[in-house]
Amino acid sequence: RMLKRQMLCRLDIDWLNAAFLAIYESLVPLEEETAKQKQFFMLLEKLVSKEWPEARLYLYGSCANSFGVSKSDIDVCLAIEDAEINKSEVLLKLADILQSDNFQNVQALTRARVPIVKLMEPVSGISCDICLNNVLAVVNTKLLRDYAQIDVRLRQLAFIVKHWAKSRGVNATYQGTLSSYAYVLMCIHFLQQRRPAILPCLQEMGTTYSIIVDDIQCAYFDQVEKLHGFGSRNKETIAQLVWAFFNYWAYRHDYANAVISVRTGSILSKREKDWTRRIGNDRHLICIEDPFEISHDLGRVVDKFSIKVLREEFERAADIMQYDPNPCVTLFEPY
Ligand code: 3AT
Ligand code: MG
Repeated sequence: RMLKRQMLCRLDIDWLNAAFLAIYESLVPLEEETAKQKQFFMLLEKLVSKEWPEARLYLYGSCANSFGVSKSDIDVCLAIEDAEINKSEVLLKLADILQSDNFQNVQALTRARVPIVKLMEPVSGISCDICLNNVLAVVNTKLLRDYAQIDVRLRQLAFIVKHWAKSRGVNATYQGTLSSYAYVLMCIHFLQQRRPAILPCLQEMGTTYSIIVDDIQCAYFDQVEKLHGFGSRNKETIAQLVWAFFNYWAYRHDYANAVISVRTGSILSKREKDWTRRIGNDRHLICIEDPFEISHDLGRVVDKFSIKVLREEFERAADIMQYDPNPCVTLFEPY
């Protein structure tokens, strides 16, 4: 109890909160940058519609979900409804078109797990990945963006957490750590669980938006402008939330049994998800349910080595928030 009192004292200190807000502000992209991305996207749209008049182009990922820090890559999805298309052929064709339009470093990665075309725009230096028919990602992008509009503390917390994860080298799925998408879901779930709650559970509310993608029904309440002020009974500051977030993942989460679920706004058990055994490469050492593809555990990339790294990083962060005289610096020290 004494520790808790100590912690509350230090987190009451305005300077710590101000310092976290300053970091957040420094990560938010400038309007100029966003405008350039839009321009770039419109150019792509023009090129694509010449070749595929029926196709649609969507922005997704951090340039569209409001969790993008300055200088992020942009993720684009080309949606072609025709069921007959050959994915590789389309991507190769697309790479061809872009190449002849003077884009640099155009590469078609047709054999990747998610096949994409990668490119760089020479003037602005914008890098971009274009995938094909990944409409579910476009829909989960909208869900994240809608959550971000309800309470600004989500965006602040997620920026800090993503910045921490990148600085500490725990934001790389190919190394067995978590994707940015997973971290944002962890933040949403965490704010759903605060008392009083800072975020509602949109998928448990009356449906105002519904779409079927790849046989999955995606439905939730998306009139988020009606939810402004939802979390205002909770007065926690960003410094307190950062402390509590890391404390939760360091010392309170039940790694053996619990699954966090944004879809239900609650904790589910591994048993009810049947995520108790290792199947193939899926080990379920940290369980984060995808809000739409509910059989999909975003923690499945984590293995018995990287879970240790991840948990040690959560503990390090929690301890820094508790004891370090200058957490805003130490937290983000390169590993
Ligand atoms: P960065 O700022 O680029 O780190 P991001 O939000 O763009 O963050 P990613 O580039 O990792 O994140 O992923 C781009 C989008 O793809 C985010 C999400 O809409 C979708 N996505 C990523 N991983 C998954 C996944 N495992 N399941 C479903 N959708 C995913
Ligand atoms: Mg991205």
